[in-house]
Amino acid sequence: DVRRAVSPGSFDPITVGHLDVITRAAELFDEVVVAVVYNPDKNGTFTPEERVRLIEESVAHLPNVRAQAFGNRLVVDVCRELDAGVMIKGLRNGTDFAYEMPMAQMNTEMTGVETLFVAADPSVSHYSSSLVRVCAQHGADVSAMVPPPVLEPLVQRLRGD
Ligand code: COD
Repeated sequence: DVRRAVSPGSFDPITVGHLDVITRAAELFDEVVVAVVYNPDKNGTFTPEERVRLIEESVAHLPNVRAQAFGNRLVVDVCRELDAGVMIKGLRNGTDFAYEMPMAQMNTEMTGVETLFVAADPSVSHYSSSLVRVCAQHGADVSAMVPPPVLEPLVQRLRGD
């Protein structure tokens, strides 16, 4: 049996914090599918297809990881479609915990799909897509915060291309 996990998020765009969680998931599971889930509460900088391409370029060195866009869906439905029994999430702080805990409980109650939490690496736990976008927009150097393939497209996009 293939042990497959889903790593869901908005990934607008992928940061080195996301990449750390994905890399650690890839060591724990046979296959990891990074699922770009559309979040209606967040304005998009990159289209879901662009986010998938930036993720794929960032995980090119991880042979058991792929990325796919799923639109506005429940993550548990994505897990069932992919025949994955586990979703993996990064926990940065108490805010993440308060947001994630009831979702994890409802998801297990509804479907039996388990949520596995990975404790964020303290060297990257302060990075979020939204803060990286703000810094890049104002011309700050964000090269330490995003995987190399993301840097140029991010700067271009926020300049208004
Ligand atoms: N270090 C470690 N982990 C990180 C870091 C970092 N620096 N940055 C982000 N992460 C983690 C987040 O904690 C999260 O686990 C994941 O990476 C994705 O982060 P984002 O910001 O790209 O994604 P979100 O939070 O906008 O998206 C979360 C989901 C879309 C997965 C969530 O909202 C969701 O499940 N939505 C779908 C609807 C659904 O299924 N609802 C549940 C009903 S019970």
